[in-house]
Amino acid sequence: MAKWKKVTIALSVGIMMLALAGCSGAKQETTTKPADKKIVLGFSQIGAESEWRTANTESIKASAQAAGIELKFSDAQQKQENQIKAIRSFIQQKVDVIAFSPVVETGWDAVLQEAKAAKIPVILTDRSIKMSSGNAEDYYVTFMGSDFVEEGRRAGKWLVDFMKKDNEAVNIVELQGTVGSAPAIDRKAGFEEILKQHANYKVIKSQTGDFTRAKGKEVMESFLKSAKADGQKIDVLYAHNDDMAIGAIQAIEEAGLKPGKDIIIVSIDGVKGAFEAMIAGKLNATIECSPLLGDQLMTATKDLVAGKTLDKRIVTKEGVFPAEVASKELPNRKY
Ligand code: GZL
Repeated sequence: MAKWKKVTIALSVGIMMLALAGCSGAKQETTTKPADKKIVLGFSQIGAESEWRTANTESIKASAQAAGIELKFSDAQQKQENQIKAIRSFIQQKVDVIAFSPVVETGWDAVLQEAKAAKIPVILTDRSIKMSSGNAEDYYVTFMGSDFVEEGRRAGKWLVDFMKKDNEAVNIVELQGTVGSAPAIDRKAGFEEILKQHANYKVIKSQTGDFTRAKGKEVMESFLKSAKADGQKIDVLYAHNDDMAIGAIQAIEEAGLKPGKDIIIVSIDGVKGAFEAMIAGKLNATIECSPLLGDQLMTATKDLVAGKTLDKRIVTKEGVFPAEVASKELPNRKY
């Protein structure tokens, strides 16, 4: 066979092979990381503001150890500038993956553009972000965490079912989470969505308690004082997390009122302290928001380094726990 024919056939077979590889939906390029080298994950944690956050940190550290992943962990003490500094340091250290729980939704554009330029994939855990320009989804591989709007709806639905008051006024005070944070914005929105269907339910006071017990107590004290001055009755407290509710319970008791009876309380997280307060008859319901994201994060990190494609959104599955199930449920709680 003429030489030119042999070359043509060889070339066409080569082109066909390349085309087939392209059409086979082959995964992204697998990483060149040698099998014996540990994966390095840089994680910027918000702080240690609540029982939820402590449990979240424990979950991430324990799962990294179990997965054999080298974890570079930084605690930002609830300050965005500390998270940005930590992410920049992870970029300089050339970690394999960066993950973080953004303390607030906005202000991440520059540092996420730097991570993208450095070709280091970013995973969002717990809370999401908004970018001032461009599509936020172009700057992170996946966001794993709860649906906070749904948590707010669940709190509203539980309250309306529990109160069984269709006509008389129900005055609600609200302890919001950290200003500008996704859970605070979304839990408020979800709760209000339900209240819109019940005109007799009214949020008469709403202020941030920054997700902490101390601030929750302080703000509840001010709510009680101003309601007394205005001659208003507080029927319900809606707290965006259990820690603020537990702080508020102390303020309610110090004001000579019975939390869980004089003032009905619904909060979010489902930490052990909430179950203990429900068993004591001081809290009426908690909406679960699981902090146990460690295993999911390590699986996602390994899959990323192995070149697998991840779902853009991984939603945590959660429930609603009214006081009547607290005693039975407490032994099962993992956080
Ligand atoms: C929710 C998480 C919130 C918790 C608070 O996923 O971001 O932050 O509800 C925690 O307890 O401080």
